[in-house]
Order: sequence, then structure tokens, then C-alpha cells
Amino acid sequence: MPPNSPPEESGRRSKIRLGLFGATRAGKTVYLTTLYWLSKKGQLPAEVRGVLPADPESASYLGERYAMLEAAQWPRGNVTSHRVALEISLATEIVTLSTNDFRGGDFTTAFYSDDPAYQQQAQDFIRQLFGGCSAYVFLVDCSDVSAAEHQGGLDEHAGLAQRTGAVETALNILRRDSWGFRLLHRPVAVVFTKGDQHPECLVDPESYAKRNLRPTWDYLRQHASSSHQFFAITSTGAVPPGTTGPPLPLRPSENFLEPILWCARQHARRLRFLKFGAAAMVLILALCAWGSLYVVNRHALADLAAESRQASEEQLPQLHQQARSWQGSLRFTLTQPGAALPLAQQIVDEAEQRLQHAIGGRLDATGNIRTIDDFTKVAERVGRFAEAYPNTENEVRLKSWVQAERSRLGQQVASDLTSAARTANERQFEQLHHDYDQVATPTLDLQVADAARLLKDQLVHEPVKQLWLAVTYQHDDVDQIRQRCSEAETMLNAYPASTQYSQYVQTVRETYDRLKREPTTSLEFQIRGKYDFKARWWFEVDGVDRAKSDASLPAVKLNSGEYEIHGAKTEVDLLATHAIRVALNVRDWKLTAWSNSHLTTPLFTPEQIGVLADQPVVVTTDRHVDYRIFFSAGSDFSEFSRSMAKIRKLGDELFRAEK
Ligand SMILES: Nc1nc2c(ncn2[C@@H]2O[C@H](COP(=O)(O)OP(=O)(O)O)[C@@H](O)[C@H]2O)c(=O)[nH]1
Ligand SMILES: [Mg+2]
Repeated sequence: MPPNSPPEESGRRSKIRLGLFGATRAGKTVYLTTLYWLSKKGQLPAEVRGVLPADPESASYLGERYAMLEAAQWPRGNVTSHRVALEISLATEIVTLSTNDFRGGDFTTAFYSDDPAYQQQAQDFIRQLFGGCSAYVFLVDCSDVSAAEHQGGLDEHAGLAQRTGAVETALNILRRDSWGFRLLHRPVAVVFTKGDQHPECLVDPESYAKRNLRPTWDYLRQHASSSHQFFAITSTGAVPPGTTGPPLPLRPSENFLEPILWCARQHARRLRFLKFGAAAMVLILALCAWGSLYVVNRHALADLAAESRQASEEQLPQLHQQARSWQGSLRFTLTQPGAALPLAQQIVDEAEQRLQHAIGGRLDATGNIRTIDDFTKVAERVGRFAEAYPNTENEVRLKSWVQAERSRLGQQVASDLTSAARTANERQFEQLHHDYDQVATPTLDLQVADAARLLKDQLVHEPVKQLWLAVTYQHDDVDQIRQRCSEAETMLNAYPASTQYSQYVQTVRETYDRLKREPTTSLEFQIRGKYDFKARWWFEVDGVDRAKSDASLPAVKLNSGEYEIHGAKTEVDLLATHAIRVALNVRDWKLTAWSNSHLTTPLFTPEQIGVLADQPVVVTTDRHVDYRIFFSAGSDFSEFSRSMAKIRKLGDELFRAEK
């Protein structure tokens, strides 16, 4: 077995400090020196890897005592107090076993005196020795406490004190330091030394203690019931009678190191227990905290729910905000992770219910908003709702409903606008247009603009139509038509409508203004033929002869070789005249057979005359001889014709459907 463990190994092991306490001559020095001796001799038990003095002073102290044992001498007692410490390496920990010798006389004074000053001294000593220790080892000389050996010996006080070995006093001091808690009581090993002198003690140390160290035995049972143990050892083995030193070689009892190992095991167990206790305590505290938080939160949720039922409409958003802030907060996530969200929803639902109640009167039986005015009010309320409860399902739903209602009402108004425009109901159109502004959308704007155009057209349509009727059925009533023109022009000025209307009115205006100025124009004619002919003619306007030849007139030969008979000239009223014609009887002398043909032109209106321009009207005899009548109409006629044709064409285009 190696004398000691490698230093790097010791770094990973836990450290335990054990305090070794005993009355003067209890056998502390011999115990420590024997431990050192065992390590030097390589006779440590298997669990112990090595034993070394903890410091140079201890090393020289133990070295000296080791030499004494080797020389078969008992180690010397101390003149002054000595602190001695040994490091004992175990598999999983390093145990530092230390003691502090108390000078003989002082010990008795300190531990058994009634003087408070000495008691204080004892307390200081105990605290110094055991401070920071994980377990206590008390050495008690078994001969000291053996009742048999003290029969009629020391005085009663000293006898009792020695029997307790000051253990109780020390434990009392230590117990006060652990506030009397059993749980905190560190392991106590009471070790009877010099067991070779009392073999019965080695066999059953517990019974030996019960018999000879009853107060301590009772004390430990009461205050450290599960954390104490009695041991009995001998450091040297039997000392032959008559010898003045220890036997050589030393024969320490088999359990020599057992108190140390027991303390290490107890400490480890106690540590585990304390750790578990601490963990359990933390858990319990956490559970208690959780429970309290749960109750507090449950009350908070219930209070908020109750408050929301009572709250005014203005207060609800604030409560909703609160519920929302609870959702996802650490406080509620720990106890009621899903409770705040339904509560928030409940509050919004409550708010929506109130909203629905408030707007109910503005809806019809099917749930649609009645009028534009209702829509404005509803939209405003829903807008406020949306601001108060943003990003909620209710907000999204209500907003999209309002949007749908807006477009429905918009379409309705737009189609009403079109109807109003179609009937030229300007007043209704204006009212509807005002309504439309509340529900306008870009798409409908186009339709409404069309309706506005239609209205303008319709507004000018009527006066222009009246004009058209006059022109069509009383085209010769110049004054009436010009009056109608003025009316239409007034409307066109007020509502600049499509150009077709204005073009029509303008054409009629120009034509009839001219006719007003010059209602009549002159018309004359000539007759030409291929042969030298004689003719009688009549120039007839509306069935009345305006002029006629007196007798058969001889023709005049022209340079071209043709023959011409001069006609007549008459004034024709362009509007009032319906039928213009030239009739003639012709005798053609060149022909072999006598011919006296009765001929006539068709009946012409002044307009038709204008269309003839310079084209002659040809009339033909039975014998297929052509005569040509030339109307000298002049430009007035053709212009009149053109104007009238244009008026008719434009009128047809505008009012075709109404004919
Ligand atoms: N028979 C016997 N005597 C012992 C044993 N240990 C110590 N002694 C005796 O007790 C005396 C005092 O021991 P010591 O260790 O100096 O006591 P300390 O004052 O507690 O250090 C020694 O001088 C020995 O005579 C032992 O194991 N067996
Ligand atoms: Mg000593």
C-alpha cells in the first residue's frame, strides 16, 4: 500500500475536519502517534490510503513520539498546549484529524469548575478545537469511568466529572452552537481508550457506556439519537504487568481506525441528508409560493371578470388591456397560463354586445344598415371600437362588416344616382350625391361620374328635344323655333353637355336666324331644246301661277346651236313653300308629225331646288324628244338645302329612339 495518495488525486476529494477531544491522559497522544506508527509500518487498513502530519509542527511532534514508542517508552505529556493534526486519505475524502492538548491542571479547572471565567475558557477551547469540524471524536479512558475502580476513590464530584470525561460539557457547548437542532447535530464518536485493560469494554462498548457513562449515554440518546456511536479500542494491545512502557511491536485493536471511518461515513450521509433536506425545503417553498400566487391570480382573474360585467363602456378597454397584459406575463404563465386570454376575449365580447345593442336601431330586419346617415353613425362607433380593441377577432370582423355595408350602400346610392340622372331629377341627384360622399369608393366614383354626365345630358336633352319637335313638325314657325333655341342655349350654358346637343342647337340657330333675316329668295327658269320649238309655260308655286306665257313663244337660237325659250322669275318663301313646278305645252315644227305635248316638272320643295344646283330637269315628249328646264336657284337655295339636311341628320342621331 502506498504511504500516501498522489497530491493531484487529493484535489478531487472532499475534505472533512474531525475534532479529537479527551481529558488529560485520555490517550490522545498515544492514539495519534499509533496512527502515525501504523502508516509508517504500512499496517493501515485497506480503506485508508495514507496518513501524514498536516503541518511541520505536527510532523516533528509526532516524529518525536514515534521514536519514543519505538523505544518502548510512553510518549511524554505536554508542558504547553499543542495543536496536532493528521491528514488521513480515504477513497473519496481527506480527513483532517486534529486535537489540541489542554494542559493537565487547566483542563480540570476549566471543565469542572463553577467559576464562570473558567467555564468561558472551556467554551473558547471547545469552539476553537471543533470550529469548522464535521464530526467530533471523544476519547474516554475506560479505566477512568470504570465504576469498580473508583469505589471509595476520588471525591464524589471529581469522580463524576471524570466519569463523564467532560464529554457532556463539550457536547452541551456544541449543542448550543447548533441551536439545539437535532437535524443539525454533527456525528459524535465516543471512543473508550486503553480497552486492553477492560476487555469487556472492547466486546460491547455500548453496554459499557450504559453502565459506566450513563449520563453521557442518556444525553446522546436524547440529543443525538441517530448520530452517535460508542467505540472501544486499544492503541497498544495488552501491556504486560510490571512494564513501564508500551509493548513492542504495538498491537492496536482491529477497529483502531473505525471511529474515524465511521465519522467520515456519517458525515457523507448527513451531507446527503442535508442536501436532500435543502432541496425538499426549496421545493416546498416553491410550492407554497406557487400556491399563494395561484390563489392571488385566481382572485385577480375573478375580480377582473366581475368588474368587466359592471364596468362602463369607457372603462372596458382599460380592463381588456389589463387582461391582455396578463396573458403571457410570467406571473400568470406560472399558474394560469391560459386563463387571461379567454378573459380578454370575454371583455371584448361584452363590449361588442353593447355596441350591437347601441347600433341595433340602425339596422333592418336582415341586419343591414338602413340609411347612409345610419351608416355614418355606425361606422363612427365601430371605428371607436376598433381603436379600443385593436388586433382582436371582433375588431377585424366588425371592420370588414362595415366595409361590406359601405360597398353595398355605395352601390345602392350609385344606382339611385343613375336613376335620378336618367329622369333628370336634379334635386334628388344632389341629395343622393351628398349621401354618396359618405360611402364613396374609387370604383364607384367612375359610375357616379357617368351618372353626373348623364344628368347633364338629360337636363339639356329636354329643351333640345322640344326644339327638335318644333323643327320636325312646325319647321316653318321661325319665331317659335328661335324661341326654343334660346331655351336650349340657356340650359347648355348652365350644363355644358355633350357637343352633339350644342352642335344641333347651333345649326338650327344659324339656319333660322338667316331665315328670319331673309325668308324669301328669287327663283327663275329657262327651257332649252334641241330643235326650234314653240311652247306655252306656267310657273306654279303651291298651286298658284306666279307667271305664265301669253302665247306660243318662238325659241331663240343660242351659239351652241340649241334653242332656248326665256322663262320667268319669282320670289319663293324658303320655308312656307311646298311645291314648285314648271308646266309647258310644246310644238316642234321640225318634226314630220304635229306634236303638242303637255309636259310638267315634278313638284319641288325649295330644299330640293337647292339640291338640283345647275342640273337641268329633263322632260320628254311622247315622241322621245327631251326638253330641259334650268332653275336658276342661286346659292341661297343650296345653302338652305344643306342646312336643312344637316339639321335633320343631327336631329335623327339625337332623337332616333324617340321618333
Ligand atoms: N494499557 C494502555 N495504556 C495506555 C494506552 N494508551 C495510553 N496509555 C496510557 O495512558 C497514558 C496517557 O496517554 P497520553 O496519550 O499521553 O494521554 P493524553 O494526555 O490524552 O495525551 C500513557 O502514558 C499510557 O500510560 C493503551 O492503549 N493501553
Ligand atoms: Mg497528550
